[in-house]
Amino acid sequence: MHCVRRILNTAQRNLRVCNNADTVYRSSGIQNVVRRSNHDSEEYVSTEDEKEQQTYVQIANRYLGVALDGHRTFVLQPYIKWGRDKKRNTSPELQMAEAVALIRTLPNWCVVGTKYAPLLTLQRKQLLGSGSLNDLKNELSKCHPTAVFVSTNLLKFVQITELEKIFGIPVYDRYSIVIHIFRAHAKTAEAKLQVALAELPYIRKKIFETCVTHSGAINVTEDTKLLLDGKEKRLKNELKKLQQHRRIIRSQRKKHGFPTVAVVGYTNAGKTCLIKALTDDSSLQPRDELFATLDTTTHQGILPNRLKILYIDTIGFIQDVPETLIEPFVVTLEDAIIADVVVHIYDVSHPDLKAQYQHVQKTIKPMLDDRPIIDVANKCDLVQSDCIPKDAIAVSAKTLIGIDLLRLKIQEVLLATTGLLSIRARVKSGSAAAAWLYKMTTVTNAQADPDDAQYLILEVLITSVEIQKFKNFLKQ
Ligand SMILES: Nc1nc2c(ncn2[C@@H]2O[C@H](COP(=O)(O)OP(=O)(O)OP(=O)(O)O)[C@@H](O)[C@H]2O)c(=O)[nH]1
Ligand SMILES: [Mg+2]
Repeated sequence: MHCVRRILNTAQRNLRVCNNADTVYRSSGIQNVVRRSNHDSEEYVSTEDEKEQQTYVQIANRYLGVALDGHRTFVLQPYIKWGRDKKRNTSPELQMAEAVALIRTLPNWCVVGTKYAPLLTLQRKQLLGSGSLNDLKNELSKCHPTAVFVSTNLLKFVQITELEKIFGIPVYDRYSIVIHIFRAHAKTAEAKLQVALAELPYIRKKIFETCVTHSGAINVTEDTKLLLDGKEKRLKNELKKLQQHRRIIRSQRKKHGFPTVAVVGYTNAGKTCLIKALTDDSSLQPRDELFATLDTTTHQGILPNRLKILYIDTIGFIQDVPETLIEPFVVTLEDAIIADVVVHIYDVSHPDLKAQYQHVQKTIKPMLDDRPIIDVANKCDLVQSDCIPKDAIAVSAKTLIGIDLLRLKIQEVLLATTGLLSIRARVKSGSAAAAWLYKMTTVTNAQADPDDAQYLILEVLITSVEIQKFKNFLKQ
């Protein structure tokens, strides 16, 4: 009896909310799920031994360089002139623009000069021929850089040391620059662990290359090897614990029945800005930087049919970096992989749009099976309308053009993928049937029946399985 009264009271309370706000949702747990998804991993405390940590910092500084104080950077953009390795969906100018953007993303770093290097191969010990090296040295002497960034994904250690000997200043490749950006932007324990894991293969490879002697034998000291192996094992274990936690949260999300929409795309495409536009979440801070977002975060939104959903912000993609660099972050993309709907947002105003779009599609497609992707052409405020691909939804996350249309599209795709149906049910006000619907489904609207005020017309989002359960409930 108490129990029935509680159900009825809850139903009546829900109805009052409904009358006031004109809407009631399946559960209030969404706030909890959002809070837990975004903050719990920050509580994790590392267990690394202090002495080991210091030794590792020394090794890492040697092979990755130190970024904190900043650099006046000269950017060298090598590109293959022809043959199998020539890049065909982009241009050296566009690659250079991205290289410059990478440097400007690093705190205290600036670009003081740039140069293109047309090559036949990236394998030469000094990368460039002697004539080009002399030209380059001349240019360096004019702008007094404190570092050279060679914008290719991974230089050999011998290339770095040769070039450093010639220029007399530190030399960085894309892998090390991206690691420094990741280090600067990682906030949560999970992101920090992922960055630490991502830098290990780089350091190992460089040590390995330094230690190959003339006879070809490898001479890595046992201590260093043990230190790196131990660190990798520990990081993997710590990450595994955090990810188990993530899995629990994910299953809670599923249990509560909140549909999820993952927003993926190239770095700086406007993912964070789009979620801010869709949700009005003031905690989100879009920034004109590459890899501003490293942590997967969850944000609550409402669709036009009043269904509450969760948007997931993700790390951006970038071309031309080795897989080992992004491997630790792929797990966070699991959230995107299991989302009900995936939104692929791209910067339609970007000159390198084609290469960026293809890079993201190639990476996400195999993860998604047949799940639908909604293509969103963002920053449409910066281009003419005839530049926007026909099969995309044109939006401006900044000026909010197209945001309502996108919400409708997400709703349409979500209803199709989750099998939710929109039905109307006439139930007695305060009845157990009304309570059942409020508890088990999403009631998107409730109005008194104009013919009989004792009854309510509920608009409900429900699966066919739930309809059957409701029918069985009514028979009891
Ligand atoms: N003009 C214009 N600028 C936009 C639009 N959307 C985003 N931006 C700007 O683009 C920059 C990047 O936006 P973010 O939302 O941080 O991009 P992101 O994809 O989350 O980037 P990462 O997290 O670094 O991968 C910011 O300076 C935004 O203000 C848009 O529709 N129009
Ligand atoms: Mg972002």
